[in-house]
Amino acid sequence: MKLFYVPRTRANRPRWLLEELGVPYELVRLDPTKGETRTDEHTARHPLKHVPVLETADGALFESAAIVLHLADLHGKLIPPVGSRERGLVYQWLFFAMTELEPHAAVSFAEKVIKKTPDSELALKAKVKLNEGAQVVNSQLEARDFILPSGFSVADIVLGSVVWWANRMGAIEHAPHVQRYLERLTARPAYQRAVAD
Ligand SMILES: N[C@@H](CCC(=O)N[C@@H](CS)C(=O)NCC(=O)O)C(=O)O
Repeated sequence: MKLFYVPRTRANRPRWLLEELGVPYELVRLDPTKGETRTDEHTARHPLKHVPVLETADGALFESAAIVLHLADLHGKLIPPVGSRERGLVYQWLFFAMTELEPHAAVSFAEKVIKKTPDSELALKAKVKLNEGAQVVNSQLEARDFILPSGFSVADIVLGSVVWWANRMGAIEHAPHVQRYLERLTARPAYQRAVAD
């Protein structure tokens, strides 16, 4: 199994899960600054020339949240049974992270880091949206350490990564349970291994 990877990107999500699962995999590093995501070979794996891509004997799979769900299913770990209430909650939090939070984190990143306009109207609107979303997560975490009642799961990998990104953009305020959640997640040995290099 190969993971096509660029450090400090959404490709950290499947890498983190693979480290949590403790299964063997080959990390294939691509350097976008050298055009390595734009080759014909990589375009055949991902038509938008992005990472992550997971390649198995069955073919290539893209989209970080889809890869994470599929890997957890393949190994039967860190994901509740299909049809259970908790499985529904996994879908809920993955879609919440990817549709309600991540687009605003991406705007925040574009305005602050790329355009260097942290006080633009777009940046401020994104911050409002991210704070609204963070409060939803904060209230869930008042009574527990992870987003599912049963404990750490793939939902934390995707939700945690997106919330980490929003927090890194300085967009999350007055969310103490979220801050402690991020500390718990980033202290995990598997997370540390996934972001080490
Ligand atoms: N929705 C996709 C987004 C993938 C994406 O935008 N990947 C970026 C890195 S975070 C990328 O491949 N950038 C390299 C490039 O555009 O050359 C996912 O979650 O996998």
